Amino acid sequence: MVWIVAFGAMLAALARAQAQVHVIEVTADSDSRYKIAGQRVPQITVKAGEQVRLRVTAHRAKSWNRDGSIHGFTLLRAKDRTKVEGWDLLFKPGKQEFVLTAPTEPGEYEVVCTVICSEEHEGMHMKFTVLP
Ligand SMILES: [Cu+2]
Repeated sequence: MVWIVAFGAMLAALARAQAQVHVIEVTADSDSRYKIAGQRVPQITVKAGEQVRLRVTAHRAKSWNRDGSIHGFTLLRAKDRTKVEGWDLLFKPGKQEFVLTAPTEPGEYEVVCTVICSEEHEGMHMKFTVLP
């Protein structure tokens, strides 16, 4: 009986831990834009150091890299445009998922595409905010 209660508590803790993962769904689209459902201007807000599950749907634009990557997703610190370690992603066509850890330093960041995906490539970026 004690074991059953303990097991139940463990399952509940596990469910809570899973629920705490912040899921973000992004489309990297054929018009060289990031899109997030329900947002006119897409932007991402996370809490410092939290676990993030990034679910991506990528659609090919006019051009892509030799390795088959069609868009990039690189996180830069807004103040000095330096890259955040672990957030330098390349997307293949279709759905893919990344498990990431949010930056520990609160502040303003920017996501930029690193694949020259079309003449609209320069406009492929979005704001990324890390809350304390
Ligand atoms: Cu792109």
